Amino acid sequence: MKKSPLQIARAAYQPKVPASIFGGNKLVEGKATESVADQADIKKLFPNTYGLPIVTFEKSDTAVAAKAINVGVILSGGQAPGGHNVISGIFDGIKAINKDSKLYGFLGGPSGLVDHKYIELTSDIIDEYRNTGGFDIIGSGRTKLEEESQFDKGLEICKKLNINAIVIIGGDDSNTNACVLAEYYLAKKTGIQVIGCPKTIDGDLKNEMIETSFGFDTATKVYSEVIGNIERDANSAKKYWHFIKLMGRSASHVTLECALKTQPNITLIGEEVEAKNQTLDDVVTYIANAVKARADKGLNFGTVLVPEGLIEFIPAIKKLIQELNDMLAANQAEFDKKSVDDKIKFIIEHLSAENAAIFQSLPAAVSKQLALERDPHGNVQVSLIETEQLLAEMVAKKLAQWKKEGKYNGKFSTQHHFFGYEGRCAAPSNFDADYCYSLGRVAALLINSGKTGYMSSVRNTTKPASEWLAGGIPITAMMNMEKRNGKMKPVIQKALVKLDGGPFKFFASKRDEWAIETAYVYPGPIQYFGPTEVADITTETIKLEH
Ligand code: FBP
Repeated sequence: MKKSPLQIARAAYQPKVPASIFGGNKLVEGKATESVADQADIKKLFPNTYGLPIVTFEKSDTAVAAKAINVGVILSGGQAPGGHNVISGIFDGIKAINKDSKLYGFLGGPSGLVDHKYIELTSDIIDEYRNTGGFDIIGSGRTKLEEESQFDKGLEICKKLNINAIVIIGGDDSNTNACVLAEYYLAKKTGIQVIGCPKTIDGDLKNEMIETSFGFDTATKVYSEVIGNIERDANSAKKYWHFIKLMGRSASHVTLECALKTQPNITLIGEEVEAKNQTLDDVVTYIANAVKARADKGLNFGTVLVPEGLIEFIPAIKKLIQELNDMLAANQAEFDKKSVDDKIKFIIEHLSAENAAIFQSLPAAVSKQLALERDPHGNVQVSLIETEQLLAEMVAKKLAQWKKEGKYNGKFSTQHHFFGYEGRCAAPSNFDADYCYSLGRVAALLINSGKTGYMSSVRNTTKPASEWLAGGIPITAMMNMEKRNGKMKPVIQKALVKLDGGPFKFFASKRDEWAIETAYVYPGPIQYFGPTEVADITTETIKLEH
């Protein structure tokens, strides 16, 4: 396959890692943990993996020779830059433990384990993928691992290949499944360990011990580069308002990070919309007011950032989605057989009068999406809802009304953009290349230490990589009970934007100025080579959180 000059140069990049994971190291156990909420329920559901201690690897002089280990790795869910480096980190890690260790990759996501589709990942294959973006080394998928029959099928192939441990690289739902699998294999005394790894560009898999999910750094750098370019175009032509929707599922971390990097005129944060109990009309009025204020200064252009999950945070729509989810879960079989039109009719007939009215008041494209599309984990597929277009149209309508009333006299022409897929497979930034490779090496150490039900963790990430702290966090410690498909389930608690956290507070202190002035910042493309203060910087979010 032909390679670009950057790919060739990048293949030789040596990721930076915590000093404690090379050579000899010892595992230090901390205190027993509790789950973040619903302790009694989680403990009952995870009798073998509940309450485990946080563990840390410290440098030690004695390197212990160990037995060969065979590991199976799975990429789960949406792509995120750095996945290939996690895999190369696991590979180098288990080979460093014993050169006869083997790494198998299950193909196409969790279904590869169940359907016994796999390849052995040899050094020739791994070397082709070091420091590259994408998940194409083994592919990914969204199959949910939750049935015992799936776990038993997985066990068969693990026994056949003599696999000692499985590493699941995924987001909150996939790591929840990793923990369920770890518990099952432990209860059945199979001897197979399961380790999770925090992946998602959405940035919503984080907590006190997991500072960030990998991919967030690179993806937000890619989006911010393009947002900066659009801002410069807007400021040059001075004729368009650009409405830019950004991926991130429910959480607005991606949008907030891009706002901190590029200082657009308007940024909507879903979590704030919910906290302020705003309606769609409140959001539209907020944008229209800023458009008017700029028009009054002769500035008929601007940029608006919209998180893709915004719709889900509008309290009235959130309530509607909750009722819809429960109602659909209870009537799934009957519902699935209906035509699209009959499905919509069925929904209207079965919802409470209040929610049926809200459902019918939504633009057809939005109500259809809410009604029809769910991913295998039961999430609304917010990336398919064209919120940026919807908002631009609603603002235009409001401004037209204000014009009639003599309150506004500007021009309002819009362009729409959606950035998500553009950033998920970018070549990982230095931060993600280093972080991911380290997560992979740490996963190998956790396996070698006999751990299961843990997530690989690398902390202290605002410091140089050599000072990063390596260890493992029990996955049960991150869990609480939530309603999924109509039933209460144990799940990893999603990290939403904290309105009292450093990143949001900083943004809130600046946004009024950014709304009216043209205070754009143009971050430019990711730098893979060059001075460390340019090439190794990580996110504003991490900086402001720590
Ligand atoms: P993960 O949570 O699996 O990492 O997904 C990230 C994401 O990119 C979301 O931001 C987005 O809503 C979703 O995937 C899109 O899913 P798909 O790739 O199936 O279209």
